[in-house]
Amino acid sequence: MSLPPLARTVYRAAMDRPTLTPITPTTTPASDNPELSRRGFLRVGALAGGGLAAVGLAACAPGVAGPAWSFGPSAVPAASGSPSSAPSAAPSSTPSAAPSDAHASHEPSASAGPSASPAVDHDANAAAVVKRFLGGEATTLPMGNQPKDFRMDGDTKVFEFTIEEIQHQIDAQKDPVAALGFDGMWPGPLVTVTEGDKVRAVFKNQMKESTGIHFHGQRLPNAMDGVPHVTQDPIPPGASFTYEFTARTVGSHMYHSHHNATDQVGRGLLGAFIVEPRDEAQRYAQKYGATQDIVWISNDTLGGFTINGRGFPATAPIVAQLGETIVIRFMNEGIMMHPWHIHGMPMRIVARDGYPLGGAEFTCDTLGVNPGERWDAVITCDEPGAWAFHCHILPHAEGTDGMYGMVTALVVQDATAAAALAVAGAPAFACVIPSTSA
Ligand SMILES: [Cu+2]
Repeated sequence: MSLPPLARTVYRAAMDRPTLTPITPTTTPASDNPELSRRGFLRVGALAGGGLAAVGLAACAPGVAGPAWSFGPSAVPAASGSPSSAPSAAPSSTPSAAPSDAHASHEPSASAGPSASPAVDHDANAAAVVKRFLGGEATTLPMGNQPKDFRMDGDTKVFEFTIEEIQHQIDAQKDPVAALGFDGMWPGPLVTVTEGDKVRAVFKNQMKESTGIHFHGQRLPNAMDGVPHVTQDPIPPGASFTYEFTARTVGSHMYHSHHNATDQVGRGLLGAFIVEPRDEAQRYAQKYGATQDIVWISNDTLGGFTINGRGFPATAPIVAQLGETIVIRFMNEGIMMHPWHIHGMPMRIVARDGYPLGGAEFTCDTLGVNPGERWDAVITCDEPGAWAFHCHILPHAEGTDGMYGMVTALVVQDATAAAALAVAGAPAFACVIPSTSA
C-alpha cells in the first residue's frame, strides 16, 4: 500500500517512537476550551505542518500548543454530533441507573454535578465531562504503557522491572487509589522485542506481598511460565526472579501477575508484550501501511472500567489524519468481556492472540474481547470528525452524569481543510464546532 507523502513522513516519526509518546502536561485553562453548552462537541482540529500530535483536541484556542497524543485509548466524547439531543429522559428517572455491581463506583465522581438529585441535569453533566476531555485531561496525568528500555548482555536483551505499590488516579478529579504497578506505572511499560530475540526479564518485588509473573501468550520453557507452586516458588517481598526465554510467539501478548491474580492484576500488575515478526514485510507498518500502533489494555476491577488505566474523561483520544491507517491492539486484562464499538468507520480484524487470521480476517464495527484475549484491528481513517469509540455494554460507558469509564474518541483530522483555513488566515489549526441546536 502506498501512502501519501505526509502520511509516510508521519509514519517514520511514529515508528521511531514505537507506540507511546510521553505526554507533556498541558496547562490549558478550562476557560480556553470551546464552549460546549449549545454547540455539541468538537469537530475537527486541523494541523498545519503535519505530525501526529493531536493538536486540535486539547485546546482549540489559537496559539495553545496541543498535547502530543500519539497513543490511544481513552475517552470518547459524547454523542457525536448532537450532544444536546442525547436522550436525557431515560436515565433521569433512575439517577443511579448504572448497575449496582461492584463496579458502579466507576461512574464519575462528584465533579460532574448533583447526580443525587432526581432532577439531575443530564445535559449539563454530560457536557461537563466532555469539556474535561476536550481540555486534555488525559495529558495532566502520568501515562502507563511507556516504552521499556533494555540493555544488551551478549546477545540477550535484558529488561529490569520493579513491582511496586503505587497511588493511581483514574481521572484527575478522583482520589488516588492504592494500586500496583510495574516500574510505578499502570499499565506497565510496553515491551517490544523481535521474533527470535533472547529475552531476560528481571522482576524485583518491592511490594509487601509475594507474586509471580506470567508472559501471557508466549511459548516458553516450562520453568519460565511464572505460575507459583506449579513452575516456581512465589517471589517474596524484596526478592527478584529472572525469566529467560526466546521470543518465538509473534504478535500481541501480555505480562501480568499469576499470583493472587484477581487482586494483583485487577490492581494494575499488567502490561503489553509485543513480538514483532522477524520479517519486516509482516509488520503492520509494512503489511497494512499502519502509521500508529496503539496498545489498548482494558481492565474492570480497581478503579472501574478503564482503558490503559484511565476512565473517561481522562482517557486519551486517538488522533489521526484523514487517510491514515492505524492499528489498535485490544488486550483484555479484566474479568468480563467488553464489546468495543467504533462509530463512523469499521475495523478490519487481522489477528487473534497474536496469530494472523489470514483468510479469516473480517470486518466489523463491534468486537467482543474476552478476558485474556488480544485482537488486532486495522482502521482506515477515511471519515473526518470526532467519532465515539467505546465499550457497548452501556453501564461501562455512559450514565446519568454522561460518559465515563470505557469511552474514548477517534478524531480524524482533515489536513486539507486545515490548509484551506490557513490560507484564509485562520490560526495554524482550528476547531470547527458545529451548531447543533439553539
Ligand atoms: Cu465493557
